[in-house]
Amino acid sequence: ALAEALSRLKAAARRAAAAAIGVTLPGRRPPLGRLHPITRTMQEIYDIFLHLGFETVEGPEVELDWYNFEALNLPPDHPARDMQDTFYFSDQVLLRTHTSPVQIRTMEKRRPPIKMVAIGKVFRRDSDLTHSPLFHQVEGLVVDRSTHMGHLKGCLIDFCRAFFEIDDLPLRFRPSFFPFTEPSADVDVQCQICKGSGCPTCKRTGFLEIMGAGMVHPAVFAACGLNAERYTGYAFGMGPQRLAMLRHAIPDIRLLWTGDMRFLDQFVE
Ligand code: 2U9
Repeated sequence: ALAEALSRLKAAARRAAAAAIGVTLPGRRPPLGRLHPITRTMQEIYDIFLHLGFETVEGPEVELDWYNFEALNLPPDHPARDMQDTFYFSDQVLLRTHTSPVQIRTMEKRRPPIKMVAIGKVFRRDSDLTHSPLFHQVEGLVVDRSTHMGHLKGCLIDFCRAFFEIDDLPLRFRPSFFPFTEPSADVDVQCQICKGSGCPTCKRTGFLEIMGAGMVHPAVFAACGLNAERYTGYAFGMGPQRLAMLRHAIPDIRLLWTGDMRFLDQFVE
């Protein structure tokens, strides 16, 4: 009777223990972290440039006036400075407004040939529906002897077709102005929503602007101590947010900053 009672009690204890730890329940999955869509877009961008033979360079986010403005042909009284107001620590020390100072620092340190992309956070005194005071930039610079506009076009056409994964994607280069390049161009890709026939997204133009570019201004070479008679170069700049929005049809730039999981959960690899 004792043995029988003992085994009955043991079986009951086993059942109770099993119920307490729920051995038949599936385990609880810890939430998985993943890369933010902007981070992923930036990694895809520098992966393409890596294949095109570019190296990636980083630089300080707190910069000197010289590297952020003066050396880029933006003297203290230049009107283009108005569009790049920023956060100043003192007269000469500021949060960089673009990644171009990284290229200046690179040209100062070593001789061409240079083939680099600078990637990182930049800051401007800008805050409204379509502007955030912190945003990201990817900028490229190629300097060599007899580099010309044809190289610039070839490189950006290759990049855009690789990024949007469309082999014959049409591009358009429109004349533009930047203080640090001459000549300068705004670069458009065909609108993929209407395939170029015109729709509200592309304001009926058939094209969407995705970057700026141009041939490096001789004054910029002079500021870096490079002989502009000997060297020529091209440069370009783009915002990965804008590229991510076009690629994934994201309608509102603020979605990228809210940390809303209902939005972010859609970017599972
Ligand atoms: C050096 C010389 C020239 C970089 C360039 C642009 C044109 C441009 C914007 C696109 C969208 C910035 O993210 S954005 O707001 N950039 O349009 N950037 S040419 O030119 C350089 C850079 C460095 C030494």
